[in-house]
Amino acid sequence: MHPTPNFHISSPPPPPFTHTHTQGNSLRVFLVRPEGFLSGAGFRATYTVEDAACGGELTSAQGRFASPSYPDSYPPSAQCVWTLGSAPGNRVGLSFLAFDLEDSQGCNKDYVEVHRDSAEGPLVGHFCGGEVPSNLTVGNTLWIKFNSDGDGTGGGFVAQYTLRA
Ligand SMILES: [Ca+2]
Repeated sequence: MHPTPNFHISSPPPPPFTHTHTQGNSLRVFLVRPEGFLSGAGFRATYTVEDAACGGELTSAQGRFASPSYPDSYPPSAQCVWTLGSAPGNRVGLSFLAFDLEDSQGCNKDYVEVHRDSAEGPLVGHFCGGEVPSNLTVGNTLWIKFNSDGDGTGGGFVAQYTLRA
């Protein structure tokens, strides 16, 4: 899906590059020496992993999460799931501070979907467009999915949550 850079015998070394995965964070490096080529001194490379922080289980008393790449536009074909967990009897409060997703009929392209408890739990909201959804205080677990389809993006969203007794 993403083009992988290919470096040929070079001196000076190839420039740094960033490889984006929509899932996982592994990168494989192959050293290929075609037959007939002399071997060289080898290479040394360093890498860092940037956590795109797309989705996760959020259990701290309060926090924020946002669409991938925020404050830049979110990428196409992204899918993130967050669960906001709380102890039984507690309540999850959720408020959107900014919201700008590609609008579509029935919000079937880019959307934020909120369920109680889990993916199979009751639907709390299904949002798209530019209107900031109203604050929610529901249950003790919220399941939230962000989805973007293959084209057209938007500014994204930031949400703030509290888990309270
Ligand atoms: Ca889209």
